[in-house]
Amino acid sequence: MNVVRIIPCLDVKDGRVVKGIKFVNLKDARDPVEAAEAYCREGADELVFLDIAATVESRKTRFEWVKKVCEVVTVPFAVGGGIASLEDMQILFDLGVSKVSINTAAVRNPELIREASRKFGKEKLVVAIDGRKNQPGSGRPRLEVVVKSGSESTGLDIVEWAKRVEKLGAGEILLTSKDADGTKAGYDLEMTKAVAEAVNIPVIASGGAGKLEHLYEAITMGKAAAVLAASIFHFGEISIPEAKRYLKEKGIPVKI
Ligand code: 0VR
Repeated sequence: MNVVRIIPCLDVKDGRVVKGIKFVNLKDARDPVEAAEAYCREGADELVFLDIAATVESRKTRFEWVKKVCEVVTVPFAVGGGIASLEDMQILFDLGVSKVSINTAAVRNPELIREASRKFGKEKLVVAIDGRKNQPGSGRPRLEVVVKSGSESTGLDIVEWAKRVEKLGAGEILLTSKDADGTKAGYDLEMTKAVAEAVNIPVIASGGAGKLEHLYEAITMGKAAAVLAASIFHFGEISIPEAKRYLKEKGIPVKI
């Protein structure tokens, strides 16, 4: 098993780190630059920033705070939210971002995955897939891709979309369960395992982390290559060193 990465996720709106439940009821959490510095100091393996309100005006804000964060981060730093063109990606790479994450734009224009992978290299391209679970008999895929901050159904089966995304050249998949997001009830292990077993690129589990065991389950049962969390880290319930110590004691390779 490769070294498992612990990745704090900073969901940013109007220049502040926020945290909600199932993508809504967003509450203020902390300053992005202060948070980035703290997480790097604590040993985060990577950082993900998600600009969850990527409207035109915030696009300028985003570039300002992305630049500020790039000046302090000491680990690979991925930015997502509203990225919809090779030009957007180029601007972010020029600011010092390590990877870009595309979600809605990839569903709208799958060729963007191929073009970006060819232009920048697959190791710089994350495709984020937000998913929800539908009840049997709903006429929708059990595991369905949702876009636009989870507000829009696509009718796409998550596993089929993940396989297509891999073929198109994605370097890794950031798989977030909208139903689990912010609940601290655990990752969606069925969703994570289904995707991880269908592709050969790393899958980052995201959404639902609430206790140390959840991290372990996502890796062992969910077959995730990395675990992303927001709530448990932002509000200090679990620290990154604590998470790493726990996983190491359970036999999971982590970078201490
Ligand atoms: P926790 O469950 O708190 O660890 O959250 C992990 C993950 O779900 C969030 O960092 C983030 O990916 C949720 N995503 C989105 C969003 C949050 C608000 C609005 C939109 C989105 O589109 O992904």
